[in-house]
Amino acid sequence: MAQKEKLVVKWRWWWPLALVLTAAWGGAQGGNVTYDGRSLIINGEHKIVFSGSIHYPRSTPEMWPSLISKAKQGGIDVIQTYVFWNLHEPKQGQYDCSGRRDIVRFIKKIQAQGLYVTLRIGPFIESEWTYGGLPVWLHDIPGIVFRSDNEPFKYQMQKFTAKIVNLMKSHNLYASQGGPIILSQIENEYGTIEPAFHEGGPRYVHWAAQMVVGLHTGVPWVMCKQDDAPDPVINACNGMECGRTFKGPNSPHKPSIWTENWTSFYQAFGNEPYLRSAENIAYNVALFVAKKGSYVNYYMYHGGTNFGRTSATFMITAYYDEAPLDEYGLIRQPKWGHLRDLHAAIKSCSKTILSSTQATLSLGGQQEAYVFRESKTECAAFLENKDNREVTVRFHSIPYKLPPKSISILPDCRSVAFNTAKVNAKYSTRTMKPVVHFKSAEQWEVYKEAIPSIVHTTLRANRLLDQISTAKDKSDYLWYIFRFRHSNSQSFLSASSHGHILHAFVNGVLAGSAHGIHNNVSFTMNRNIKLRKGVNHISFLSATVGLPDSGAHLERKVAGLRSVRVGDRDFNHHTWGYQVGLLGEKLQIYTVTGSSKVQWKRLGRSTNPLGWYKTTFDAPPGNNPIALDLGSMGKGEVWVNGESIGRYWVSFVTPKGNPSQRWYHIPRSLLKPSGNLLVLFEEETGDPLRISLDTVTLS
Ligand SMILES: *[C@@H]1O[C@H](CO)[C@@H](O)[C@H](O)[C@H]1NC(C)=O
Ligand SMILES: CC(=O)N[C@H]1CO[C@H](CO)[C@@H](O)[C@@H]1O
Repeated sequence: MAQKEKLVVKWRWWWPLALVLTAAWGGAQGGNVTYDGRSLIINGEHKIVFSGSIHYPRSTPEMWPSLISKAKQGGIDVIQTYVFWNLHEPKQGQYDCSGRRDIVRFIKKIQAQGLYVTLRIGPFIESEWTYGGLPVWLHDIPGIVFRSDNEPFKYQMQKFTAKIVNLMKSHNLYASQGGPIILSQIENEYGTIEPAFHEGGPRYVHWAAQMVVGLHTGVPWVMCKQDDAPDPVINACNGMECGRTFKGPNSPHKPSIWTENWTSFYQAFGNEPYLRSAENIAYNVALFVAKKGSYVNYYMYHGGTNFGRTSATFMITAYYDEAPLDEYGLIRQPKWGHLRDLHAAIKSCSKTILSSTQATLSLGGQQEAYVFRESKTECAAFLENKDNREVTVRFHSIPYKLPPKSISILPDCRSVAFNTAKVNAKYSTRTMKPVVHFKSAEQWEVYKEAIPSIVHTTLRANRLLDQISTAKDKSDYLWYIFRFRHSNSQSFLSASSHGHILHAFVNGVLAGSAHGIHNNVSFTMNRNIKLRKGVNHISFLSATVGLPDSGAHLERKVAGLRSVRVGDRDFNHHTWGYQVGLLGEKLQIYTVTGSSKVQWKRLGRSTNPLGWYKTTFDAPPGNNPIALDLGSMGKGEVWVNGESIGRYWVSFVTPKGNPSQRWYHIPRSLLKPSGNLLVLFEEETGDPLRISLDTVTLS
């Protein structure tokens, strides 16, 4: 039982002290968690809490303690994480909590540093995670309709939710047991799809609320973006501007909770990064607290890496790299420091804020004061300037200069402790420095993935199969193959796809490639092609780039070929042969043992599509994070010592002409001092000689 004594300090005019004391503040754990209309009540005390999302599988266990410690130094009280169902139950009934999946270890690391945890079980989580976190095997359960008042779905959802709750209980991780978990979430932004289920939607919401309350965790539950969350479940806001947009709790007995304050935004391949300034985030958080918000979560505080094939459709491998802690876990300034200063300013007067009544008074056309006054001496104020120009306002007869679009925090209603537009934190620059090169052709070996012919396929159908239900996420790749007789040498190929990428090979030669985009994954490829007189073989390699993660009826989403024509002949109901995955994947040639199962060749001058490339390297000395610069490559996947570090797609450039992502994180913990195996599968063409291994440093 980690019950520590409460720290009660009257620090009205001593807000800089808060910087020193916040660390101690975060130390209280365990005890009862309840809530009222003002805030969560932890151990009998009302609290304003700052929370940061860090997802355990998007980093490594070796990185966790340092991420948590940097969050704590940044004034974060709570680490919020989703629970990733499809990682924990990859096969029905077979659970996995090893390595990056070790959620209990992650929560215990948070507890060890005296922070709290919010556990968002979902179990649908979206989160730019493949299939929104749902296991693909759910798809094959007869009659299933995801996230609805449907018995097969509810049975599986309840089973998994109970499994996680019981796992937490068995390690005493709920605050009611002395552990760090103060809040849990069920479902996720269901309000956005609920209308698709008509009257069945509210029935499902009520069932979910009742089901989790019946699990008796001893801590409250929230539903985010769910205006009608049934009592006692708290409805919470997600978004960028909850200070403006949130309609508020659906009962006067519930606190105002912001479960996702987006610190940036996810990035898809082909899109530019989304930059959100430290000033803008601070402004919105200050406004939310000024309007009596008492729980703010930064989504993400650390985004990390979508390792392997875990990202959702078209998502890049780096996740929220623009967060206060970047993909590598390095402090991103001035964002991290500016938010730390904001947290300290608010905490220096949180007692006053929580114990007083709030009044709003106008200080001008576009200026407001939010004043929390308990007595003559206890007073805190937030002065907001919505205008685009600087103005001077008078508050309690004293003039205050307010920068454009900013909020000043006056913990004692007198002196300005913080202004959201004045950044005192230092700026920093991240530098990628190449330290290992692979410039010599002798360093590389290549293996060309074979284009399968229909005679070698065992799966046949007289129609075009859906890729998601055929490949079952065993691979990104599905070959669609057919043959036909033709009498002249030219023709026209038209292939439509539900998504996401298509490479067409005519008699073993690449005839064309095409792909969709994040906002519209379907596309059509039209090409003039050369044919032979007699039998022709056409093989399509269709690739998904992560499964979809959003929208109603995920179970109905499809991918892969939709229709094929050659000249004026329609081949949709021809005899098609199928091969799920690549031979190199099946033999696991990216592992040390698997790589000996095929004949690798020396790297020639020209590169062909569908090449596997292999080399070894020594770990760069030091402890700086490292990343692979794949700027010279096209699209594919990378493995280091047999572990996939993710998909890359450098050839799909942004509107400004840059790859959405050029550097790919290799966690240090994957490496041995020497002889590390690096394998790439390249779908297109690329120049492996210009790949480098870079260290990542701040200056
Ligand atoms: C998506 O692309 C397809 C094929 O290019 C096109 O037919 C369709 O209208 C597009 N859909 C939307 C919503 O833009
Ligand atoms: C409430 C809040 O601050 N929301 C912010 C979330 O992040 C977006 C940018 O991603 C901002 O525009 C919002 O203001």
